[in-house]
Amino acid sequence: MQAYLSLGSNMGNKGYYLREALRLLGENQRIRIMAQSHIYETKPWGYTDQDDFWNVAVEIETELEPLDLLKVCQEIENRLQRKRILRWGPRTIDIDILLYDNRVSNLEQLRLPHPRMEERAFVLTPLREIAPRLVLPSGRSIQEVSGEGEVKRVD
Ligand code: X6L
Ligand code: MG
Ligand code: MG
Repeated sequence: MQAYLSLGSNMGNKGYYLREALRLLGENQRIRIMAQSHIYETKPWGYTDQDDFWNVAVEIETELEPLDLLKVCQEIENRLQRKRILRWGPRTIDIDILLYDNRVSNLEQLRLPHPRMEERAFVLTPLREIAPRLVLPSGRSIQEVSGEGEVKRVD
């Protein structure tokens, strides 16, 4: 199945954590990375008194069911020293499932599509780069929606 993920880092060597997370995702026998965006430097959302983020989007093909994919993402977060101190606080790596086919999930652990993806430039700008023809869950084209927040390419 096809899925889109958003990765973010705003602690330590952000480029290292993003690259390691992508490497570990790609090493999983049940995940294939089909497309990867450039890295974007973005202003923090939620808890704004923290360092800028680096964000990336990837398209994957996977045989894993959504909750198994989530588990793989969380294992990679744990392996890369993610500590949950503040809810929206600094993190070495965050891996979010944005879309999984056209699946809808309202489980507490996993909302699909990702409920706030259309509001944020840090999600939409990298995603638009790899999926320019994507129709968002709202029914709008990704070309029509910019989202809020400052975003600039760093690589
Ligand atoms: C009011 C209250 C409005 C809270 C927005 C937005 C909370 C986004 C959390 C919010 C609110 C989030 C990243 C980030 C986070 C990231 C950038 C979150 C979770 N993750 N900022 N903030 N990139 N730029 O990956 O997305 S915390
Ligand atoms: Mg997130
Ligand atoms: Mg997350």
